[in-house]
Amino acid sequence: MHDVAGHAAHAAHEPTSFIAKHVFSLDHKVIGKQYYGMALIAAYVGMFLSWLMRIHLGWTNAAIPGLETLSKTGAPGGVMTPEYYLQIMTMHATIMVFFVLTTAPFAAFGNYFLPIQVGAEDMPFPHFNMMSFWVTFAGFLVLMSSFFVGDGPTLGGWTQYAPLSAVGAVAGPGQGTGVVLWATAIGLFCIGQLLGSLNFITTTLDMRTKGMSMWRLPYTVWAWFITSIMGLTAFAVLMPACILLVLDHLAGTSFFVPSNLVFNGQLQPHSGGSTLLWQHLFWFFGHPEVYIAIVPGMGIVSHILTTSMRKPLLSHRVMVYSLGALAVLSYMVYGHHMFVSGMNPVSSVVFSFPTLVITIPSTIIVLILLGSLYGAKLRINSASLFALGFISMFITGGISGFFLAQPSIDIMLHATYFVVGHFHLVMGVAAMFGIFAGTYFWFPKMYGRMMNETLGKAHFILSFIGAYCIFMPFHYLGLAGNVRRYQAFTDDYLQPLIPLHRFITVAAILTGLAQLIFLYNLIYSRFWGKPAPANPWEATTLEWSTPSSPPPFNNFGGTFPEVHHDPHQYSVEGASADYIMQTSPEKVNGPDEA
Ligand code: HEM
Ligand SMILES: [Cu+2]
Repeated sequence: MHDVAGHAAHAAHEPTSFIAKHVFSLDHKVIGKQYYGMALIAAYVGMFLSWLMRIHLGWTNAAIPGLETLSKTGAPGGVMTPEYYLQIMTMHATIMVFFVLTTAPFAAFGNYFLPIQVGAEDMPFPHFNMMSFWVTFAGFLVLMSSFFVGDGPTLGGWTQYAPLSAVGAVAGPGQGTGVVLWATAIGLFCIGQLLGSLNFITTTLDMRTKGMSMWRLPYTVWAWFITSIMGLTAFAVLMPACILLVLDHLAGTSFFVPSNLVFNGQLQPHSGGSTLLWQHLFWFFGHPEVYIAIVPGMGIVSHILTTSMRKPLLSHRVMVYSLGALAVLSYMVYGHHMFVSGMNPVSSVVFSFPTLVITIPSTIIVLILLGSLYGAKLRINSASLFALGFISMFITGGISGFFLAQPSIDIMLHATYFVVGHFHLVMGVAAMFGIFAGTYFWFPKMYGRMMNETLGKAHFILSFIGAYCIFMPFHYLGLAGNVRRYQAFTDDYLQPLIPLHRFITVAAILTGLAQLIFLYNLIYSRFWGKPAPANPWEATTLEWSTPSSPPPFNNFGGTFPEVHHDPHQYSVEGASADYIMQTSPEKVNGPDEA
């Protein structure tokens, strides 16, 4: 397993300068916090952009005070042009999917806690790890720069469908420089996540401490490990796709542009490319990506709920196998995003089948969680509430997936607000709730202080009600024929929907304001929160056995913990307490699967 001599040398390298300690740090804990900080900033930027969109949708052509300073051409007099609406939508989605939902639950918490939970001092490739963050951060800056360059960011959506994305400025504002910056940013992001995934995989396989067999890894480690494997294959496809897109712009190639294409009355000087090629490359990444966003949340939620229920889940192994099945199947279903793309109808059936099969592991995961909750005396706190909220959102959003999985129904619902409602609940809000749950749960370990529970519960209730008020009505809009990615709904048949749009906008703003409670709680508790005891939740996994909170530079103070138990041993008959830490030498007769 680990090489003890090598690690002793590592401990001697504890950095002393501010730069080495906090900026270009090799310590996985600092890198985890850097990822979290970036995701936090990105989340508030993304949320702010969604407000702009919602205000425009509710009150089309109303002037938004101050918007003109962001873009003179995009919002003359504060009124968004249709193109600028799409530019904002694209940035909102790109920021949220890549820089929030992927980084916070996976890269941030994974970096901080995966090495500690396997009993390692750090990851095997700390320089790769540092690079992983800084390359991702560079990607974020490149993406944000597109607001201030040329005629603004691209308007092609987070999917950047060709040929719109590939023909250049002739396709609209931001379709020249904006697309090049977008593809560069996402390409950098992919490199960062590939480096991170390699580290996660090798840490899990090679750096486990004595006694930490694979089956003694907590749910969280399994979830991050499986996510890394998905990441390795998904980002390795998107990165070259982005390079090809940049080449189409800068090098005169036409990978994604077909011959004889007329755009704005101009015949395009390209030949021989395929727009469907982009869709295939994108969704071969894109579908696994939605699971990359959600699987770490499943791990976090399982971890938190076992701790709050004081009993293990019905089956550790079935849970892990189901997460693995999701990962494998997630590649085989990507074509369900292309039911209406003009591919052969036979392919639709071929893709519909695994799409329905993938509901089996998802359903098993939900049933294990609900079955374990049945009859449990749950300790209610902000972390466990958000974990319950995750399950609720996942179920509600998952049900609409069943409908979309039938090609014949999807033809009606595709590109309507029904899809928007589906994926926001199942991926957006659920993943977000996973991040919140993890934050309330691990904050005491990361900062040595407790977060305020009253504020946490208020944050939960407002977010939970708010999320449903925003995203449930989307399904009705979709059924009524409301198309997505339109900037105004002034057609006669959509007029009756305007009040519902306004209701959603108000709900979105109020729910967004509730997030300020969270921000306040984070900052206040960081400096003035109650000092945290060593193991405030009476949890069992290794992060709660480090000598201090936050853990010292080398995590365990130069020694390695020895593991004697399964990760989630609660309420074991005959034990001296209702929980047995993994490091406890106590012998019990309880079930120990390892
Ligand atoms: C882990 C849970 C899931 C996540 C995170 C997720 C996420 C998403 C996202 C982000 C989209 C929209 C992509 C876009 O066009 O921008 C989407 C669409 C879709 N989802 Fe899911 N989904 C999940 C589960 C499911 C399940 C269980 C099913 C089927 C039973 C399903 C079926 C579909 C279908 C068919 C579409 C395409 C709809 C269309 O564009 O017409 N999803 N999903
Ligand atoms: Cu999908």
